[in-house]
Amino acid sequence: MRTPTQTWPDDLAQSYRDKGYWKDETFGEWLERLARSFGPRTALVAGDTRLTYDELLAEAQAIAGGLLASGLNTGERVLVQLPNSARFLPVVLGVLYAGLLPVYALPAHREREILHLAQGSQARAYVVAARHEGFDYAPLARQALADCPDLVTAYIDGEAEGLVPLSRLRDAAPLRAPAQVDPASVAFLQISGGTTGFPKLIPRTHNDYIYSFEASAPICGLTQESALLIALPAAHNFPMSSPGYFGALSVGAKVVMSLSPAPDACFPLIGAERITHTGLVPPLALLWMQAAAKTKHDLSSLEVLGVGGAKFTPEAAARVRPTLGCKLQQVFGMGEGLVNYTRLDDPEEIVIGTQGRPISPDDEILLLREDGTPVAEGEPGVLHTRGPYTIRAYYNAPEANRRAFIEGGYYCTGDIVRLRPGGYLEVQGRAGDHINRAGEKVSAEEIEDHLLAHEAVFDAVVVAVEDRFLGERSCAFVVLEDGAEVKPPALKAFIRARGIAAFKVPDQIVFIDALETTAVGKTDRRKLRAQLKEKHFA
Ligand code: OOB
Repeated sequence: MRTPTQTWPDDLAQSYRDKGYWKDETFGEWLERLARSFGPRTALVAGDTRLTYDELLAEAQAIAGGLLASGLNTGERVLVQLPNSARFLPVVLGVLYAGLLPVYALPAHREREILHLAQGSQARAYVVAARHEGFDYAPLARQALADCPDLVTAYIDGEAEGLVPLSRLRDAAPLRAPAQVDPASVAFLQISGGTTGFPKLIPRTHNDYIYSFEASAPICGLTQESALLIALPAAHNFPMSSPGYFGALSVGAKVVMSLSPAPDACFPLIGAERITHTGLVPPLALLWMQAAAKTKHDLSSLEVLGVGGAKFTPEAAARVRPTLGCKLQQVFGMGEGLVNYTRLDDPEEIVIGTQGRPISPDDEILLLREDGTPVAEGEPGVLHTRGPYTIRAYYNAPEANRRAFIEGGYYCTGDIVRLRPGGYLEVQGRAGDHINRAGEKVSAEEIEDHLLAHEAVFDAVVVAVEDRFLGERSCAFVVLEDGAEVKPPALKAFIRARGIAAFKVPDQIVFIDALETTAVGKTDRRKLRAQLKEKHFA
């Protein structure tokens, strides 16, 4: 079944095949090929679990067999919400092997996001952890089952009333051959950072995604001898494919999962597993650099630190080698596709001062002024892109598609970028209205809507404010109803109780008397955000 989505024009698709980017191989076939090539080598280390490539395939086959025996049909969606545990990769690979589509949720997601993801993807099954970072997922899973008519089963990595233990999937016979699906069809759905009220779903195909991480592996210097530490939440595109665990597995390297990105969890793993590569968002890179000065753990195996998800300042970038003793690789990517890397042999000035250049010679870059005309050489503009692994449309979102894609199928990233000689991109800012909070994208509009739901709130405007540690933090300007009273902690607690990921709760709340609506029309939220930010934080 081909999941409905707009796709690449036939002539381009053909040229991507002719050039060897698209290999017409499915994830299931890819996994079999890995087991054939690297069978007895270590594929995965997570906690006490160590799996070879052969064992990883067997695990995936067991899970795939169980899922299909439960009545799921090829092409149906499975919501996966797991931390970086030993289960994550076997489950995701099992879902893919069965020809089902994983829908990736973050462990931080709560009722709102989970219901939105499950309903938006019409997920039939949900695989969830029992506990992570003190949160009990069982009530969340029971609620999803109650509220989502398409959802028939929730599997829990443990035991809880009303939910099926994940281990039960092993009762069925393993699936011995990967499901036959079209390699040009959608393989999985990922959540977008998004600037609109609710995150959109990003459909990635087998062909485009496998190309993106297989082409990334050599750019990042991964070989069979490498060991990649996954410190960021595994459901994010960055740790998944830039080069990510998929890129590492594609060359026979070892993937090591950490449940936490904190230095005290990761540094011992680096020493014990002789980690050569890892990827971090800028705030974590800062934290690691600070902690490295005092650590007793041996970090000498580290060769490459990838940093991306948000802008890494040149000052911080320059400190990577002196503090961590490894090369820096800047990574500027997006779940929608395009990924740029500085190259490992680039001069220092490029590595520190740019966000890299695209993976593919066929990634097309178009920088436009606000009026839609192309910029002059060297002038900054809004980055638009298309290519062999950049989506042509969001999943079932005609209205969002009209805004996010322009003629010729270019995706409007919303990033303001300057193009340097050699095709290197320098990210200078952003046109869209979201907060890039330590790499997590938070939609201003989504949070404004939650604030407006409080009875004491007359109006609210959420803006991104520069933050020394987070890169950006969220600040909510709130106008209260006449005579109403509420304190910031109570308002934050109200937002949290609405069932959203904790990283979306405003970091700061500023009460103001009125929104200045004289200069701009009341409905122009974007101008209002800019005006308030200018007045309070310039
Ligand atoms: C990654 O993916 P998303 O989808 O969470 O966010 C994409 C957005 C970009 O449009 C840009 O605004 C920002 O995140 N971003 C950066 C950046 N890397 C991402 N801004 C400045 N400098 C960078 N290095 O964040 C993502 C996906 C794959 C690889 C790496 C990051």
